[in-house]
Formats: sequence, structure tokens, C-alpha cells
Amino acid sequence: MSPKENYNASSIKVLEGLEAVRTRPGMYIGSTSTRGLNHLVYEIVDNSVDEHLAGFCDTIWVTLEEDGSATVDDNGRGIPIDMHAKGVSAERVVFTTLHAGGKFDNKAYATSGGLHGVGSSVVNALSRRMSVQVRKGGQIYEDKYERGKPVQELVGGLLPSIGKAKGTGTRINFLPDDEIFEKTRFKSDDIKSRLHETTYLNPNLTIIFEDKREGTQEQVTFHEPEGISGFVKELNKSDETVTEVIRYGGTYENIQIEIAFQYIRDFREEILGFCNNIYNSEGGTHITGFKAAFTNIINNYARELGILKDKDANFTGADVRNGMTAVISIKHPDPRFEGQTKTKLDNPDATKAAAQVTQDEAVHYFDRNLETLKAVIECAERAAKIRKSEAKAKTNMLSKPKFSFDSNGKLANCESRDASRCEIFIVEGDSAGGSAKMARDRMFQAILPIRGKILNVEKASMDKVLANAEIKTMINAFGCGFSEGYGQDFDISKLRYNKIIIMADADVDGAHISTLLLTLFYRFMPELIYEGHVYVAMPPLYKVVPNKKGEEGEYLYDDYALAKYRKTHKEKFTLQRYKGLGEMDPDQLWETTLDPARRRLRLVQIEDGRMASEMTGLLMGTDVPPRREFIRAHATDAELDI
Ligand code: TSJ
Repeated sequence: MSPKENYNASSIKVLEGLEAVRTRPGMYIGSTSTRGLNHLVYEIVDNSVDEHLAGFCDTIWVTLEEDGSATVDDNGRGIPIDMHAKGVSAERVVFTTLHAGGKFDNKAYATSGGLHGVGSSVVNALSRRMSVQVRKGGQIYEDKYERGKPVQELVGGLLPSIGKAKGTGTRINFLPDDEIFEKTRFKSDDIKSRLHETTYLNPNLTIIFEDKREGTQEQVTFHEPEGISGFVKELNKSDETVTEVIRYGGTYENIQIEIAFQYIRDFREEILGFCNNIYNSEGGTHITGFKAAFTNIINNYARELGILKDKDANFTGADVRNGMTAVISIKHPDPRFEGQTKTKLDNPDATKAAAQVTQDEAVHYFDRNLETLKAVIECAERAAKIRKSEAKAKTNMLSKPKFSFDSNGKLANCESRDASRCEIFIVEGDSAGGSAKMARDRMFQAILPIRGKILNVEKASMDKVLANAEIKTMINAFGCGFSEGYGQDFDISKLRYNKIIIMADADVDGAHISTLLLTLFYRFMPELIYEGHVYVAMPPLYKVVPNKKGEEGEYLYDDYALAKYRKTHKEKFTLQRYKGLGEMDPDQLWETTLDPARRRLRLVQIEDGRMASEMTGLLMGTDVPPRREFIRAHATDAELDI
């Protein structure tokens, strides 16, 4: 085969590869919703972060442009542009080959692995257009693509220069393809939050974010020289702290470990794990190793100090972490991920490394800081005390009949026991609940009306939560039990309904009730959310009825639909605004909100565990403005069921 044929053959394969990305984008970026869209930016930025980790870049500029595109620029060495073995510029190979590896894979500590570590060629394939500018040797070289295909003529296989450059670097501009993405507007809050996090994990890096889009102009500089200690402080900024931030690090068998933690007065544990700058929302071996060593250390000290007597049982792991906020950031040369969303670190040697470094360094610290040690042990003692009283409350509750379906006469269960087809609607208010009971398909739809505000679980302690009648009914109805934290006593295989649908009014109270329920699920039954069983019903906001006789009315679900209706219907019509579900009769409720063929549901998704737990804390606090903000943000993030 001549070299030319060889080149053609490989370039065809390349295009087939990128075509596959366009056919099944979800396989490469997780989803085509706003989350997937934002992911494009992270995917590109991660390359610049890798260049930073390699020691050649200290500033990254991220710009959301007025035309809807995004630009990422760095002051690294610039992507290699010299001739590659395939007969074209190396840069072109990077952008047209899936998983470009080999020569460009200087990714010893790079963000490899994880479901989404897929790279620049995927972003290219999913962009209407992309331009690549490399500054090197005093020149700016440019390449251009449309939907992943090169559109720039090369000069002898190499990139043309388009001008003079100062310094070196790489600048990528791309416009996400509206044939691929449901929405093409980047969400700046999520992007900022992720960029900020990146600077906590990389204390020598500066990221300058700019939003140039109409109506939202802003510029923010992220630079966090305190690193993960600063991250912990930020996470605890609205809490009363009981210790300083404790921070240590070390390397064990080529695995770099960095840990920072601090205790707060609240009964809360928050441990964030990162591997090679990737957030591990499902945790993993680095966290396991830290926890095991830490529990051991605190129990040993407690016995040494005589706080635990011979007859006393050890503190549990949860006891010693009561009030702890921790960030664990490790660098692993060959990370492996598993779990539902491939975000759980799986390398056994990371357990050992985190445990060993913790054993050495935390002991070193506590030996010299007895006051802090005592404060930590006090937190553990308080937790142990509550744990014992709650164990009692739990036994009491569980000794009641398990399937107390109609124990308080409120749950109208469905007839089918085929969980895959059953749904339960949790309906705000007795009057809407009554209509829903009449309107439902009683074979598959169960209705549980709840009154007023259910207990605020973020603030209440466990025994109070379990004493609440409505929460009890819900837990019994779902059939899975419950647990504080992930797993343990909760058994999702027992779930009786494939869909749990929250049905609340489209007003502030309704939003508050939805949030309380979501907080409850998130805290005690998180798998319901992670596995996609929780939905929010979207009743229509309006009904429009043309004044001309004989024409059909139409339900409109949001203001956007109303604006569109006004534009497309010039004749007169009557607008009816629904203030609450209670205003609808059973037929209307069926048509608009219950009937699987016509209703709208939003699937509840958690952007990531870190943000979610921060959010639930925020939501349940007393500040009203940020609470509203989140509910709105949440609404745009959710995805339609139909
Ligand atoms: F995603 C991407 F590929 F499009 C991209 C890469 C986007 C952005 C904004 C920056 C980058 C990037 C790549 N910044 N810096 C680099 N560096 C290299 O690719 C590079 C440069 C020189 C050498 C060398 O060995 O001389 C090696 C590499 C990997």
C-alpha cells in the first residue's frame, strides 16, 4: 500500500469515528442537555489544565462570546503543529482522531479516565464550527473545522500562519451544534463554579472567566493560592467552625495525596474526593482509605486520653466525621473509575496511599495540636449520643407493620404490583389530592396527598424526621426503607413505583414543598434521584380558548409557549391562568398533568453531589433570595420526560 492510500484509509476511519460521535453524542458527553453542553467547555479547559500540570501554563481565559460560541485560551506551549506520521499537522490528528493518544499523551497526571474524559475531537465533532489558533515561534497558526470536518486548506500538510504572535499558547473557539444540543446556551453559573473548583485544586493557576453575552456581561478572576484549604473554608463559609483547617499531604507509591478538613458545629459530614482534578461524586477508594485510617486514629486517641473506657464501644466512622468538611485530592498515574456514573475511584492502591499518609501526617498533626484533637473528639461524642437515641427511635418505627398502606387513610394505592409500570403522585393539598384520586388511572397511578409543609429535614434530627406521619407514609409506600447516606439500609430493588412524581402548585409555596421533598429524598433516599425515579409534574400555567366558535382550546405550559401563541394567533382568544392545581376539575387534571400521553414531567437530576448538598443546605436556610434562584436554576436544568 502506498503512503497515500494509507493516509486516505486512515482519514476515512477518522471521519467514521467522528460520525459515530454525532450519531450517539450521549455516549461521549453523557447527555445533550445543558449539562452536556457545559461539558464541552470543561473538556477543552481540561486540556489547558493538563498543560498547567505539565508545568507550562499559568493562566487560562474562558470566554462566553456574544454569538453563543465559547473561547478557551491558554499561555502554554501551544498544541504541536509539526508534521505527524499520518502526513498532516499533528494538530489535525488531535482534532480528528477519537482518543488521540500516543505521542500527545503526556498525560501522566492528566485528566484521563472517567466517563467524560473524551477530548477535543469529540467537542469538534459536536460543534457547528471550531477554530484552533496556535501561537508558537512568533507566528499564529490557524486551523478550522465544521461539524468535525477540516475546512482549512493546509500548506504542504501544515497550518498556514495568519499573523504574528507574542508568546505561546492555544486558543480554541467553538460553536456547539444546534442539530445536536437541545439548548445551546451555556449556563454560566455552573461553568463558573466548575472553574472556581479547578483553581482550588490547582493553587498556582489563574482562570479568567468572561461572559460577553447580551444582558449578562461579567468578568471574574479565579485564583486560590490557599488551594484545598481555601476550598474547605469556602464550603464552611456560612457555618460556625469548631477547629481550624487541618491540612496535610504526602506521596505513597507514586500516588500523591492531599487532604484538608475542618469541623463545624452542625451534624453534617461532607467529604469531596477528587482524582487528577476530576470530582468523584460517588466517592471511591481514596475516601475509603482516609475514613478507615481516621476512625482508627481518633479511637486510639480517645482511649489513650481515657475518653473511651475499656467497657465503651469504639466510635463509629460516622461519629468521628460528625461535623467534618473534607477535601481529598489525589493524583494517580493510572486512575480507574466505576459506579453508576463512572465517577467512583476504584484503584485499591489509593486506599492504601490515603490511609498511610493519613496515619503518618494526621497523627503528626494531632500530637502537636491537642486542643484541636479534643474538639474533634467532642464532635464524635455528641454524634455517638445522638446515634444511640436515634437507634431507639428507629427500632420503634420499624416495629410497626411494614406495609401500612392506608394507615392514615391517605394513600390511594394503585392496583398493579408491577413496579416498572407504577407511579406515585405526591400531591400538595387535599383538594388537588381529591381530584387526582378521581382522575387517575387506578391501575398504575397511586396518589398520596400531603398537607402543608412537611418537615424540613435539613434542620431536623433523624428521630424527628421519622416521627413525621407524612414522611413515614412515604417511606412505607416506596417500600425501600431509608438510610442516612448512601446505601446501607436502603434497598432500591424493593421500590414499588418506577416514577415518583411530585405535584405541587407553580408558585413559591409549591416550589418550597418540592424542595423539601427533594431534600428528603436526597438526604435519606439518594438512589431514588441518582437512578432517575424522581420527577416533578409540570401542570400548565394557562389555557387559551379562541373566541371564534368551534375552535379548540389549548393548554400552555410556560410563558414562552404563551408568547409563541400570541405571535402565531392573531385572532382574539380568552386567556385563563391557573393559580393552583386545586382549580382544575378531575378531567382537566387528567388531561394536563396525569395522562402519560399528554402530561409534562421534569426528571430531577443532581448536577453533582457537591453542588446538591451545598444547595439543599442553602435552600433550607433562612436566606430567601438564593432559595428562589436555585429553584429557577433547577427548573431549567431538568429534562422533559416526553
Ligand atoms: F482541547 C484542545 F486540544 F483543543 C486544547 C488543547 C485546547 C486548549 C484551550 C489548549 C490545549 C493545549 C494543549 N494547551 N496546551 C497544550 N499543549 C500541548 O498539546 C503540548 C505542547 C507541547 C508539547 C511538547 O512535547 O512539546 C506537548 C504537548 C502535549
